[in-house]
Amino acid sequence: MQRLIPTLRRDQVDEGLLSVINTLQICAKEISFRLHQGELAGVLGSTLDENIQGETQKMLDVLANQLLKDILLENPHVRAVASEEEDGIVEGEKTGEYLVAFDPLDGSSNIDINSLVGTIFSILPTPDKTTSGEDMFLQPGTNQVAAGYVLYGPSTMLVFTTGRGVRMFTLDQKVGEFLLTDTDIEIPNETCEFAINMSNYRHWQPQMRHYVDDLLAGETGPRCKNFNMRWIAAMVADVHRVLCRGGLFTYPGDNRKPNKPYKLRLMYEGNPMAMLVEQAGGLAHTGEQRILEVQPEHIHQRVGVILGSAQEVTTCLEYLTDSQDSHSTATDV
Ligand code: FBP
Repeated sequence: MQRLIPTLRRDQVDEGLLSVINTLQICAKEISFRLHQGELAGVLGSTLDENIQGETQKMLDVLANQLLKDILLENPHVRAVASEEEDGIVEGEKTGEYLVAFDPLDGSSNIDINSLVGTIFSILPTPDKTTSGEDMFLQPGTNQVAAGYVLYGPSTMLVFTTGRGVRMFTLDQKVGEFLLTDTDIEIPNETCEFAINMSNYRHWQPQMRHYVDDLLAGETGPRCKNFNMRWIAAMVADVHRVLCRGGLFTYPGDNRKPNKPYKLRLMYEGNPMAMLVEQAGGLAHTGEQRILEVQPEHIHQRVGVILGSAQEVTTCLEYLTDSQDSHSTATDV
């Protein structure tokens, strides 16, 4: 079975990037071990603190963030990191060629119920010396040199791309090595599966409600086929399913908080997942534009996310751009 680093060497990934990905796998093994210890390691439950997103931090959020931050910043190739759990960027070696943005523990509402969580990462090149501070990170997702996630589930998997297709590695707990278990991942063009938090239905724009109503109408409706729904409440797990068997995953904008219509973050959720999905032949859109072409304004910026099987994303966008949408439901606000 091929191990991670020799596989990357064959890709002629440069030594600096290889070293950064190696550092991420070391962190992943440690986080995986702590997660699997769960209550035995006393790492479940919440802290009394809130992160910059206004979310109560889980103990494992803080632990995973500290671990990633400390170990990444020891790596001379890392210029700075940006994390969901850090207000601002944290700078490292001035000569570091790479920037790493990460969500240390995605799906943290699943931690205390022993369900699926993950770590998501995006690696960007350090821009020229004239750019400093947070501005270094404000690059479109097309600039990513690598992106991926670690899924902590029944097995721990590392899934990533360096722009040469998507690969999946599984952690062999016996030898403590990530071994290649799937390569050249391709997302089927068509699908009968969608993932959305339906409980937000009344808050969506009419066009999104129309799209979902027609999915639910199945073969009795204009889509003439039945669709199944899934929602794991951890983007890393819902996107992993899309990479494995296709589907559409979306967290659209809604009117719950007019000044904050979106939930998911561009830099360490939207961009890395968009690079993976596109590398596997799918599409990833905000509803207005390709996610990877969004020019970031700040590191915790939020965006709408519609990604997955190309044909289904295209169909969803056709509904969203149908300004004549006369589809109305009783709950129209
Ligand atoms: P964090 O857990 O990193 O804050 O991520 C946000 C997230 O948990 C996504 O992983 C997931 O897709 C979504 O929020 C679930 O949202 P909801 O609670 O509305 O189902």
